[in-house]
This record gives sequence, structure tokens and C-alpha cells, in this order.
Amino acid sequence: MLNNKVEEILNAQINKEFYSAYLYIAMSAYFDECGLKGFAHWTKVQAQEEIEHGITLFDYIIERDGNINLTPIEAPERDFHNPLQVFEMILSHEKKVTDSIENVANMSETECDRATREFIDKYIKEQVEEESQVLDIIKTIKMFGNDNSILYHIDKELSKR
Ligand code: OFO
Repeated sequence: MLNNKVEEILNAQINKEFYSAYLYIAMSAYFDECGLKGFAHWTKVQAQEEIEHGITLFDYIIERDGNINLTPIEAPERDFHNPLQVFEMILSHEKKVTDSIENVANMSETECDRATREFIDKYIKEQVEEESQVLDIIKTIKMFGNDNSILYHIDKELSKR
């Protein structure tokens, strides 16, 4: 049985994962409008991963005989201007998600819930990977992004995800 505080923070995390999916889907639509099919594909695949993160949390709460409390998902930000700005927005968003995952880890430690502490480890690792991938894309765009032919190649590369 899940302790109430841990249950609450896990439910809040489900909302954040689905919000992330919404945000990536909005970005995918923006890239699609710009004709950047590779960027659109990359962000859409990321949205699918975020849904998976939310569902895994959902399954875990059920497995621990906890209560699911689904709350409204905020409309995503839509202030998109160019690939660099969008990827900088992604990095800043993922840093916030990392903080909230760390809060889940801290709460499970405070509440002596070792199972949740162990469960959340894969999310901590995932955040490290996500931030690093996004940072690599930002560096590449910064290095070459002003050159449209290179942007075209980055777009092709991202379509392989
Ligand atoms: Fe769920 O990893 Fe991004 O937000």
C-alpha cells in the first residue's frame, strides 16, 4: 500500500509526463508547419515516450494498490520561433522535470518507501539521457544552424530516430 504523500507526488508526476507529451506534440505540429519533417518526427517520438512514462507511473501506482488521481493537463506553450529556440525550451522543460523526479526520490526516502525509491531510479537515468541528447542537438544547431543546408541535414538526421 502506498503512503499518501508518495501516492500524491506520483500522481502529480503522471500529470507532468502527460503535459510533456502535450508540449512535444505542439512542437511537432510547429515543425511540421515549417516543413521540418525530421524535427517534427523527433518531437512526436518524444511525445510517445512521455506517454509511456506516464503510463508506467500509472501501472506502478495500481501495482502498489494506490489510488489514481488524474488532474487536468495544462495547455502547452506555443511560442515557437525556430529550431534552436524550441530545443532550448525543451532543455529548460526537461530540467524542471528532472527536479520533479528528484523530488519523488527525496519524498520516497523521507517516507521510507524503498520500492518507490528503486522504481524512480530508471526515471532519473532517463532524465540524464534526455538532457544530454537535447544538449547535443542544441550544440549542433548552434554550430551549424545558420547554414540552411546544414539545417536540412540535421533535419534528415533527426528523422532517423
Ligand atoms: Fe518523461 O521524460 Fe521528458 O519530460
